[in-house]
Amino acid sequence: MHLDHSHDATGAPVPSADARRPDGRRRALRIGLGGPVGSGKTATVAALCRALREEFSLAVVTNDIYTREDAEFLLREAVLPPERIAAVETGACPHTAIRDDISANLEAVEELEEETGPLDLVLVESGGDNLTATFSRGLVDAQIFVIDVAGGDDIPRKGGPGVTTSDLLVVNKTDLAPYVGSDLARMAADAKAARGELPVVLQSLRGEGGVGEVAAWVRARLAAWTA
Ligand SMILES: Nc1nc2c(ncn2[C@@H]2O[C@H](COP(=O)(O)OP(=O)(O)O)[C@@H](O)[C@H]2O)c(=O)[nH]1
Ligand SMILES: [Mg+2]
Repeated sequence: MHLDHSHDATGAPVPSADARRPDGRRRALRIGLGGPVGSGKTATVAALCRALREEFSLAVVTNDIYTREDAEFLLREAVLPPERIAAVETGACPHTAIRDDISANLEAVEELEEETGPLDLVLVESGGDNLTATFSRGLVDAQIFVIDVAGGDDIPRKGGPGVTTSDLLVVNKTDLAPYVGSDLARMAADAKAARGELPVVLQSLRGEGGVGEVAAWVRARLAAWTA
């Protein structure tokens, strides 16, 4: 297991030591979004950009295996100005680019900071992967793991580092639960059992609350980062 985030007593991630840029300014908080293909990572990134872009200076890095599909979606949706969206093509296994050889992602983050900065927040979306993919702490300061109710309501019970130790677990697409026969109460209970004090949000981007709870969590991380 490569996840080595540490948490304080409230379950909040403790920022890594290299929080300053070489020029002494505080660099942007970096939050990774991982999880299986189709769970709603890009949709969550888009919704977060819409929710937070008036308050903070934001940028996004997407990771796709062979294309720039996710970045193009965010560009089409105009969630941020184009110069604030960068795409990394990972080639082989998407988890390698966020965990083992993070150089292309680090370069993308640093380039965004140099060209559009100062930035408060950079969101890094991983290419869709299985339940074992996690981000290196050298790349992100906190990570959100996104699963969805249509992927099976036994996923929180199956565990894996994303489910058990990510800083925030999002169970997305709760609007689909009745159609796929997923038991939301059971998913919430299993997630709690697997994660102890670490937070879990059940959300539907099609529903009323939308990305609100996740945006509030990001705001709290940003407040801690700049404190
Ligand atoms: N019904 C429903 N569909 C969603 C929700 N969130 C995302 N989707 C859809 O699920 C599909 C996959 O989402 P995407 O963000 O591309 O997944 P990713 O592969 O994890 O980035 C898209 O068609 C989204 O519109 C949700 O909360 N409810
Ligand atoms: Mg995506």
